[in-house]
Parts: sequence; C-alpha cells; structure tokens
Amino acid sequence: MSNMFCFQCQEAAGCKACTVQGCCGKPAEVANSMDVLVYVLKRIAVAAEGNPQVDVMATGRFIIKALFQTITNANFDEARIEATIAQAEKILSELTGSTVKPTRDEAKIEAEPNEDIRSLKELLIYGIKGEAAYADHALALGYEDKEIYEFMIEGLAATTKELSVDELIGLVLRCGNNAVKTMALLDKANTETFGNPEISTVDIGVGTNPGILVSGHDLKDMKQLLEQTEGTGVDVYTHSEMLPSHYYPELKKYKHLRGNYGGSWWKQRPEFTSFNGPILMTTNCITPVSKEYKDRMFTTGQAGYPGVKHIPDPVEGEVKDFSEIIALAKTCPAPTQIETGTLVGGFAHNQVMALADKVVGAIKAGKIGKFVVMAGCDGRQAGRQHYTEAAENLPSDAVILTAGCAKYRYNKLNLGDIDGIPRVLDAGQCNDCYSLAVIAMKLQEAFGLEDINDLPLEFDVAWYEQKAVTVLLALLALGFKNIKLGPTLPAFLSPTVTQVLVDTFNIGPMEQV
Ligand code: FSO
Ligand code: SF4
Repeated sequence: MSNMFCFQCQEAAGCKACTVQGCCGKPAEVANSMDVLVYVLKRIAVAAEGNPQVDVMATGRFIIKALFQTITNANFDEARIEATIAQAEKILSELTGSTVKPTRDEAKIEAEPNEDIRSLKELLIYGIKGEAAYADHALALGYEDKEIYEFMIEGLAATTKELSVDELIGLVLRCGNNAVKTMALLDKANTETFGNPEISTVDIGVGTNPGILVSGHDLKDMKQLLEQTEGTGVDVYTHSEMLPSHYYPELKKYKHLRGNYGGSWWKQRPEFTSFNGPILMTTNCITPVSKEYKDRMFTTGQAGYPGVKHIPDPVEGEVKDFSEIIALAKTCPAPTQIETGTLVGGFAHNQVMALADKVVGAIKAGKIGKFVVMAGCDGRQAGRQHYTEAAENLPSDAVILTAGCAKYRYNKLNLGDIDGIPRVLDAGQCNDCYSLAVIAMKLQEAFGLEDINDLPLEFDVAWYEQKAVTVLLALLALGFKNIKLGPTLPAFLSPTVTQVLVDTFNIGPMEQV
C-alpha cells in the first residue's frame, strides 16, 4: 500500500498522484489525516441531508472551514487537522450517536474501485472544496447562503452513495451552479464591504519603513491589519493574491498600504527572505517554510504550518489581534528592494462597465480584435512559461482578461494599451473570474448575441488547485465552451470523464505556443 494518495492538484506526481509525500511538501501523515477528515465530513453530510433537526447554517459553517483546511497548500499542521477531525467526530456522534472512528482504509480515495466513479466523485469534492474556501471568505464578512450549504451537504453525501456516471455528471454540473452562486456571494460581500474595485496603480518598489507582507486571499484580515497598523510607522505590503487589496476603496484609502512585493505564491522563499519583516499568510498557497523567515511568519484563518505562529480567530464581536506581528515588524529592517515600477489593475465588472462605451466602440472599430481570458493560478512548473510566451505572442489587438495569481506570468511585460484600454485587464483574485464572466455577459448583451460563445473571446485558463476547479465548473455552468486548460489536464479526470468534458464543452488541453 502506498504511504498516501493525493491527486487533487496540478502538481500530482508524474501527472498521476503523490503516493510517497506531496510534491507540495505535504507529509503522508497529513495527507492521510485529511482523507479521514473529508470522510467524517461526508458522514456528517449523510446524517444532515434532509434532516429537519439539523441546523444547516451551523453545519455548513463547520464544513466550509474544515474543507478549506484540506485544499492544496493551505494547512500543513497535522495537530490542527487532528483537532478538526475531533470536532467533526463530536458533531457526527451528536447527530448519529455513533462514536466509531474511521480507518484510513475506509477513508482513502482508492477505496472507490471504479475509475470513472472515483474521478467524478473527486471532481465533485474538489469543486465543493473551492466553494468552501470562497464561502469562508464571504462568511468572514457576514455573508452566507443556506442554499450553498445545502448543496455542499447534498454533494458530500452523494459521494458515499452508489450512483451512476450520469447521475454524478448531473451533480458535477449542479456543483458548477453552486460555484456561480458562491462566487457571486463573495463578489457581493467584497464590493458591499470594501466598495467596487477601481482602476489603480500599484507601486512594486519599497519604502524606508519596516513592513508587514500579507499573502493569501482574506480581505477582512487585510482590513483589520490596516486599521491596527495605522499611525504605527509600519507599512503594509501585498503579496501574490493580496494584490487586489489596492483596488478596493475601503482598503486603498490607507496611505500605509504601501505597494505589492514580489510575484505569485511559489516564489515566496526568496521574496519572504528579502522582505525582512513579518509575513502573514491568510490562506494558501504556502510553500515549505524555510528557516530564513520561519520565526517571522504567521498564519491565520484556515492556514497553518507546524512551528509557525497562528493568529487565532477572535471571540465573536472582537477583531483579530495582530499586535504581536506589529511589534515584531517594528524591530525589523525595511524590505530589500527587488524591483521597481508599477502595476495597474482594478478592472472588475463595475469598473469595466463604466468604460463599456469605450470598450464596445473599440471592438466595433476593429481596434480590439479579441479578448483572451488567461485567468487562474500560477505554479512552479516550467511548462507554465507557456502563459508568458502566449501573452507575448498575442496579436497587438488582443486584450487579456485576467484574475488570480496566473497574472504574474505576464502582468509585468508592459503590453501597452489600445486607445487607453490596457491590454492586460486585471479583475482581481481567482474568485473574481466571476467578474470576467459578468463582463462577458454584458458584452453579449451589448452586441445582442444569442450565444455567449459567439463573442470574440478565448479561454486559456491555468489551473493549480481546487479553487480553479470551482472556477472551471462555474464557467461551464454559465455556458462557456472551448476552454483550453493547462498546463496539464487534471490527474483525477479519468479518460472517460475527460471525453465527456470534451464532447459536452469542447474543453481542450493548453496549446503549445
Ligand atoms: Fe493562486 Fe494559490 Fe487564488 Fe489558488 S495563490 S493558486 S486557485 O490558492 O486561489 O489563485
Ligand atoms: Fe500532491 Fe497536489 Fe496532493 Fe500536494 S495537493 S499531495 S502536490 S496532489
């Protein structure tokens, strides 16, 4: 028997599965504990489904937090996973009276012998995992939706049942609808709380004050840290997926939100080292933590790493206490400059619609020939150079629509603009792919097209982890076809399931440049 089995992300060993330890750095024990956690969550879902005694909101809240811990590169801390399993077992025993603990054999992914059924069940679970992460960010801002939780419970419970391929495909497609709902909810939470993103210029150099570097996706953490650092002489910088903080009025108003430092998640080792100050990881993606910065790194929310200090959730009604990070920052030198210049972003749906006449005019005049959605995730594999080369080689009348950390493959290339419209329009974080879909739907309306696929719009999407699976399922649910996915197709898709996706949606692998 293998030490572990995980194939949930694009880095699965040999494009098959990690079986000794994770390519991401996840140890076998942690992977196995995560399997057990997901298994107990499925049993909770079975007990909760259609049960009028169950508090759907409380169950949903627990499920999203627990699932979020199991997504790629979010939590490497076995003690935290075990503590969540203990909580899950308590909930399960309250629901069923059963105190039987699952074995690793029961919980393992390979327990499902049929390759196609396993593929579809895992696709469904990964879609729900991504939704869980987005739902957790929305919940942090006080936004939640019972229907989203109900589908998660139904979907998790379904993975324990004997269902046909067709029934599972139906559930996967419904998972796409739930993904749209969840991304729309997070969009509403973010924009109602922080205002609509605006076109913003972000400095990528550094100042002379000491700084705190914030990575991950949680904007509420960013807001509370900005409040607590105001007037302290400590600057706050964004890293990777936190870059879009600079686009929101209620975050960019803080003068000490100094700029963005570095690139996407996988370059964190050299960048965290040269940053010199504390680093706050609010979510994934965490790479194995090196000794150069271990003592000045902190996790919060569902993120975790053994030996790295965790800032816990506050008691209800209070704010998170970042004082330890701020005190440490004051003792650190300012960041070492690694680059200079600026980035421009903030082209979420509201801002692009404010420019709608200009955009539609440029298309009608033939100045914009096509849009290419190059959103999604970045990763460390060499094949991802494709996205840089593809951006460089696009015809000069093509505009890139982006969101997520994939943007770092081309957002510093200076691709210029078309009549003042930048050729890279960054909507924000990976969940803001929802914004790109809204923009496409508005363009469809403006041009009176019956089929959204008749727009001059191509998809060259990069995926890495389960949130990207959620984004993909959402795009399919919205009717987008002909999506190119790369740099490799998911290892968890069996040949039959891949064929279904090709036949139904004309999904294809990334094209070589
Ligand atoms: Fe990237 Fe990581 Fe945002 Fe993902 S930082 S890879 S899809 O967690 O969530 O885009
Ligand atoms: Fe491997 Fe990805 Fe699983 Fe990590 S999350 S163990 S890299 S498949």
